[in-house]
Amino acid sequence: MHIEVVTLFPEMIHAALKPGVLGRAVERGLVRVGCEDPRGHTQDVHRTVDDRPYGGGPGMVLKPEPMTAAIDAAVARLPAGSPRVYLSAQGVPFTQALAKEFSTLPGLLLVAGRYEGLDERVIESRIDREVSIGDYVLSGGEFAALVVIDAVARLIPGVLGDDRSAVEESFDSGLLDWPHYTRPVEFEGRKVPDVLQGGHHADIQRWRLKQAVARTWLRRPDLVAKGGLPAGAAELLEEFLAEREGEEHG
Ligand code: 4F9
Repeated sequence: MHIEVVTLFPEMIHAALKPGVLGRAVERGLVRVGCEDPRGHTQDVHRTVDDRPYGGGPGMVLKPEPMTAAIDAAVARLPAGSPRVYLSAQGVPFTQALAKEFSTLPGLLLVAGRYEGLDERVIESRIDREVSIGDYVLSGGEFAALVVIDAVARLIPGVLGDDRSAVEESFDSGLLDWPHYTRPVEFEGRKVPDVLQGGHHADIQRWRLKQAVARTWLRRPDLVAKGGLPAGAAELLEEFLAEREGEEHG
């Protein structure tokens, strides 16, 4: 997969792609990431990329000319039809489903803004989807672009070890993950749950699903409402809630 990032800080992108799983994926040629800096597409001596907003107010807006020139240069390197994505807090939520969709594509353009963001006309003429990684404001779109790159790259066949790629992932079920433990069996007075120490696979799976459902219900009721619960999960939630009720009155 070929990803291009339009950014005023290419070094942020390149630095983040060196270590770990992502760095290895780039080294092995499974993912190719290029950057295009709008500052290289300025014409004035000061290499100006921003200007004051029409209508007044604080903050600066990215000038359309260098941004569109940078976008066009990056798009020219990508396979035809690669989606052009702008990272902004005004975008639609980035989800595991969207990561999966992107991971099947040969190419992807990510545009990272700074300041108050892009001139709306650039969004209209050059952007296919405006995407947000969460309800907070960043100082620029670079970290958001990196979040997208990470979530997408690890879904590309070969990027993760075969053992991990086959594993059912947390959000595939629409639930949060269950708790994990490793040795020692007791740490700072806290024991690994007994069920995980016995080798009874069915009991372990049942315990894990119950934990996942309980956590999701407690921490992310929006996920329970949206997806409904997977097969067998509703009963486990009832069981969990009944035990909880028992603890309160016991
Ligand atoms: C981008 C916030 C994506 C959330 C870009 C300031 C952003 C963002 N998701 N905030 N520039």
